[in-house]
Amino acid sequence: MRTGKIPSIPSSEITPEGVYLNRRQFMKLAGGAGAAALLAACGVQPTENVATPETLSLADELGDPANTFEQITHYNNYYEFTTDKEGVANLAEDFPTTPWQVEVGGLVQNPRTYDIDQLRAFQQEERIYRLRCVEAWSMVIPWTGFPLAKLLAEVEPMTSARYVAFTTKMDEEHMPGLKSPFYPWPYTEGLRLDEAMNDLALLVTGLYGKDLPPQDGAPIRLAVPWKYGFKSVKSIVKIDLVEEMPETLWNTVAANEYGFYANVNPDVHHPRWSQATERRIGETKRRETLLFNGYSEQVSALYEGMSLYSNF
Ligand SMILES: Nc1nc2c(c(=O)[nH]1)N[C@H]1C(S)=C(S)[C@@H](COP(=O)(O)O)O[C@H]1N2
Ligand SMILES: [Mo]
Repeated sequence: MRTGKIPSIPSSEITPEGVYLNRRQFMKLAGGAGAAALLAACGVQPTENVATPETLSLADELGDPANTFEQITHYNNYYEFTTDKEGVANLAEDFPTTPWQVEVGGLVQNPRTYDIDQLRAFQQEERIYRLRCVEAWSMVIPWTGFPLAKLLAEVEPMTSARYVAFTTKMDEEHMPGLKSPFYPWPYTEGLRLDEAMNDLALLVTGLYGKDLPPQDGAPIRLAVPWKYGFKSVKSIVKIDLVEEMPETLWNTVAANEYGFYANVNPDVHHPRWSQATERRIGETKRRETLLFNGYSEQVSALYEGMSLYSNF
């Protein structure tokens, strides 16, 4: 398996969306059929995600092309709006993301409330991450953001802090899904402090070099690529350093199905379906799911000596 360093691509190399679509449409007209035939001859299934010249610079470190902006922004899980993945974009369109503040506190030396602009002032990086949903679909997404570790370093966790708890926005006026009585709102999540300090844990402010669209968690969300997607919380308003493992929405709903760790693992199955394979959005043939979603080299040390079966 190829792991190694996550390549970071400067914004300037990310094709702006307008150009991207135009070139894509152009390619379809100019060389689409020829390219498809060529790929078929090489034994490659021509799907939406096949690397074409205009997407070539946007691939993950395993060589798989990024999903399109359209796919990433029109197939979403965001239960505060709706459980209909294709309906989130429309319902979230007018979600107000300014003003926005994130309160960082709990067991820290320097509790602080950040305005969203102060968070955008952290040095931003491009990171192309796989996102593997617990429902067994996945995407490759070019995020913009900064390591959560940099924010935590500023507030200085106390030695008693062992976990990080995330609380997200509850805007009843704009989030119709909050009316659902089946979920213990607000959407909450958590990480162990050493997981949160891992360089892969990213606070995300953008997508494809642009501001994050509301359906993907604007103005700020988390991306924890080695864990199932539900750990990557959207619309964060509060980050607390705590001593005990925090309660989380999905674990509260069904503890036997959604563990606190939720590390991607092809050998630990959901009680109602296998996690051995996944469907990459845009592809027809299923892929093998990788341990820690392909990020073992960066994160396996976090779980040394721990059973991944009982701590699922
Ligand atoms: N606040 C909030 N964050 C959330 C969710 C949600 O319903 N509410 N869904 C999670 C799930 S299940 C997944 S798979 C990812 C999906 O992120 P995406 O829609 O940007 O692909 O967001 C996660 N973050
Ligand atoms: Mo998910």
